[in-house]
Amino acid sequence: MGTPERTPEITLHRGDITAAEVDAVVNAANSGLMGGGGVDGAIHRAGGPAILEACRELRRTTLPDGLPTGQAVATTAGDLPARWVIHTVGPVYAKSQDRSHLLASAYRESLRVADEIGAATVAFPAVSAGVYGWPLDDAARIALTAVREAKTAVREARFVLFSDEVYAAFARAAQSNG
Ligand code: AR6
Repeated sequence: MGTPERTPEITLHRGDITAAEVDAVVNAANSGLMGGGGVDGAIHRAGGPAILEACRELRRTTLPDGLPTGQAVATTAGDLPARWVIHTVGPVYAKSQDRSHLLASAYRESLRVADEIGAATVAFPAVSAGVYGWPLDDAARIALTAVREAKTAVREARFVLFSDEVYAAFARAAQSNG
């Protein structure tokens, strides 16, 4: 049977993704999957050691070389209100090279993994828009377009944006995309 594919409802929230009451939260991770700063650090701190343990297990088994940029993988969410964390790796921004397809892929693959695990509500941060340096307006446009164009059974894609500045960039992008 399965749930029919459609376009998820996109909502914008200002806040901390670790508190999101959704089926899955997306983590802007790095290929090593061993944690880091930004939203990655926040998710591991709030979710507790079970997340790192699950990531170590992935490195031992299916992902010995780590998670490639633009791909996604799910683990437990440990102590978070969510049930799963979907780890994805956005590209580092580079002026000299267009890596937009990898950023779009990070969102698309996260939704594909959400479908695999049966997550109907998924919270996203602004992948690559922090440490990885992606210009905010462009990051927001790519994120919203990728989610809008995805074929998925996910019902709600909730962008949980950590600052007024990031929220404003997503609100502008949502406006200009209609
Ligand atoms: N909830 C929601 N968004 C958050 C939170 C939070 N609790 N904390 C930060 N953000 P970043 P990247 C926002 O740097 O650019 C890590 O070290 C933040 O304000 O977390 O993809 C990883 O291990 C920004 O808007 O991710 C990688 O090495 C957005 O999340 C690297 O950073 C993304 O910023 C990934 O860099």
